[in-house]
Amino acid sequence: MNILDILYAQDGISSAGVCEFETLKNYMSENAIKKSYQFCEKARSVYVALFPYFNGYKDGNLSIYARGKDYHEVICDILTPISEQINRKTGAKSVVLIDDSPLPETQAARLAGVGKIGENGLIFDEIYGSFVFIGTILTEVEFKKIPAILSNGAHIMPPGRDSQIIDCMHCHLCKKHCLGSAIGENGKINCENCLSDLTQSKSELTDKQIELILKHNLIWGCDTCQMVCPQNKNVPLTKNIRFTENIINSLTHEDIENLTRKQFNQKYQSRAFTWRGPKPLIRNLTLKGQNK
Ligand code: B12
Repeated sequence: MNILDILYAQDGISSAGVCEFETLKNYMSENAIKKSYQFCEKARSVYVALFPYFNGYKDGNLSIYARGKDYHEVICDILTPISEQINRKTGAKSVVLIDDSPLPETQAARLAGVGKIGENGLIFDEIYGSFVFIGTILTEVEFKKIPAILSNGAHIMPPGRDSQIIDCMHCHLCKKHCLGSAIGENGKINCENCLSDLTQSKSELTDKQIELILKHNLIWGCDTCQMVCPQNKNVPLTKNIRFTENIINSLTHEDIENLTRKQFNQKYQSRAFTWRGPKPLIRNLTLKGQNK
């Protein structure tokens, strides 16, 4: 069974590859390694797939990644049957892990050869730029180094373990335009100044952080370091209708203010902005005076 061919054939996946868990461990804390072994006792390989989500530059106050259906659900629906197929056919245990995962997913994607990491710390797909989510299958299947299959059809051998981490045009536009100057060396993000983190955070904000939030128009997430990147110019829209249909570009006070947490969850189920509840969204709307 060639798992990469199966992954690549799925609607919604642009690129697929596999990296060795042993190598990925070099980028993980002891705790993250321990958690991974709890998911998959004899973890050996990590299958990595990229999922394009760009749905256009439309006005709105939600980050592009959160406008369509919740990516956790979308990716899980695609990867779970494949993970089950691996379990059935090989007898080796496999688990689907997305985002809320002990695996450092951008490093896994880089080591699997499916994309390159830019200075903003994000993985870039050959065609869809950085507007791709990463989904993984952690498995006990023995690791064999094989070429990744990229969105442009190329079969590329993954980089060696000592290859450079950041591999982009180094124009520094992402760093220059980041309002919080949150992008450091090797794509490391300083969350205290990152607008993506601040808008999604429930914790109390300092005056400086409030000032930062007022500098951009989003109430959930941040797209600046992706928008200004020349590698993201003219990226095509995703073909995945779950990221293009029924999209919500903006939320207003009226949409959410009188909802209990339960009502909010029901009204906006399967959305990536729902998990923290309405409070951070209401706080951000209020701060920005986007009251009505
Ligand atoms: C926490 C988190 C955030 C935090 C912190 C981001 C960060 N980069 O640290 C916040 C809320 C800010 C955030 C924001 C965003 N996120 Co986020 N996030 C994550 C999450 C859950 C964990 C990332 C993480 O572990 N960070 C903390 C530490 C461990 O990472 P680090 O400091 O960069 O450390 C690495 C480097 O230092 C590197 N390294 C570099 N040099 C060296 C040298 C040595 C010797 C070693 C050992 C390691 C090393 O290795 C470390 C491990 O990767 C991942 C999913 C996952 N499980 O990976 C998604 C993920 C990275 N996010 C994602 C997205 C889409 C976003 C946003 C675009 C959302 C938005 N529009 O607002 C922004 C982008 C901001 C940005 N430029 O990163 C996607 C990225 C997809 C892609 N194309 O790359 C991911 C992969 C989720 C997914 N499944 O698709 N995110």
